[in-house]
Amino acid sequence: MSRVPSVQDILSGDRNSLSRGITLVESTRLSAMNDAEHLLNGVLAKTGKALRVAVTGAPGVGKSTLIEALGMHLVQSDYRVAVLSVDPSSPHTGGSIMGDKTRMPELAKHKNAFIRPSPSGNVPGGIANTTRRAMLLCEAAGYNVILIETVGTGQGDTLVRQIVDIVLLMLLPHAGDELQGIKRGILEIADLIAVSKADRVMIDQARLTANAYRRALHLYPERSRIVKVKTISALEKTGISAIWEAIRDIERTTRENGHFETQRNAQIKTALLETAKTFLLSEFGKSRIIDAAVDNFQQQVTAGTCTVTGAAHELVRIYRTMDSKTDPNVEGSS
Ligand SMILES: Nc1nc2c(ncn2[C@@H]2O[C@H](COP(=O)(O)OP(=O)(O)OP(=O)(O)O)[C@@H](O)[C@H]2O)c(=O)[nH]1
Ligand SMILES: [Mg+2]
Repeated sequence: MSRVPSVQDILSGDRNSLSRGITLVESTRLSAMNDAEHLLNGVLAKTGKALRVAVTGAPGVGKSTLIEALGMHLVQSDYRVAVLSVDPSSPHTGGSIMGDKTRMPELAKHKNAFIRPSPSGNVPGGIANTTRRAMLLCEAAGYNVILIETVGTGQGDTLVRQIVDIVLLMLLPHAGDELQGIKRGILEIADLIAVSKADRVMIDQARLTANAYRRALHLYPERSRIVKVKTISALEKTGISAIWEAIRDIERTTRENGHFETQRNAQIKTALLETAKTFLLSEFGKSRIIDAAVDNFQQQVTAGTCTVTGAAHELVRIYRTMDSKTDPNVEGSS
C-alpha cells in the first residue's frame, strides 16, 4: 500500500491524501487498522461540523444527477462538498467509481468537490461504520456538506439513517393508479421527499405525485410537520435551490428542537455498540477454548443429554470466566 497519510496531510485538505486515508480506514488488514485508528484519533477534533445528507431512492430515480446539480449549486456558493456512495448490496466490489464520476462530470472536476465510490471494505461495525469513518476524514479535510448516495433497498436506508442528519428520498413520478398504496414506511425514513424528473412529458405527473404524497402525509400528523415534498428536475436544474433551502430548514428546525443533537448522540451509541459486538463475536469465534467446548456440547446435544439453549448458556458462561491470556487463537494469530 502507498504511504500512510499523516494527520497533517488530511487536515491540509490534500485530495490525494484524503483518498489514501479513506482506503486506509476501509482496510480490514490488522496493521492498516492500527494506522487508521491513529489517523482517526488525530483528526477527531476537526470532525462533526459538516451537514450530513443522504440521497436515497430506487435505481435510476436520478440520485447521481441530482447530486451533480445540487453539488454544483453548493460549490458555487462556496461550500465544499464530499460525495460518498454506498451500495449495501455489494460491499466488496469496490463500487462504481466510473459510473459515479460520469454521472457527475462537472462536480468531479471541481476543486471544492470530492467524489468517492462505495466503501470496499467492511471494518468492524459494518458498512455503516466504514462510511462513517470515510465521512469523518472528509470533514477533517474541510468538506462541510457530505452527500451520501445510496440505493434505497430498505437495507441502504437503515444504514444511512445511522450516519446522516437528513435523509432525502427521491421518488419517480407515478402513474395515477399507483398513488393509492403509499406506504407509511416511506414517510418514516425520509425527512424530505423529492419527486424526480419533473420535466418534459412527466412534469404534470410529477406534480400530481407530489400532491399525493403531501395528502398521504396528512394521515401522519407527526411526520407531516417535518417532511416536505418537492418536485425537481436535475436535468433542467429546476427546484435545486428549493431542495437546498428545505434541507437547511430541516437543519434549523432540528437544531432548535434538539433532535439534531439527540440523533447524532444516538448514532454514536449505535456505532459504538455495533463495533463492540463485532469485536466480541470475532473474539468468541476465534477462541480455541470455545471451539473445543462447542464440539463437546454438540456431542451432548446429539446424544440428547442437553438442549441447544442450555449448551449456549454454558458456552457464554465459559467465555465469561475465560482468561484470554491462556486462550490460544484458532487461527494461530491474534
Ligand atoms: N428527464 C429527466 N431524466 C433524468 C433526470 N435526472 C436523471 N435523469 C435520467 O435518469 C437516468 C438515471 O439517472 P441517475 O442519476 O444515474 O440515477 P441514480 O438514481 O443515480 O441511479 P443508480 O445510481 O443506478 O441507482 C439517467 O438516464 C438520467 O439522465 C431528470 O431530472 N429528468
Ligand atoms: Mg447513481
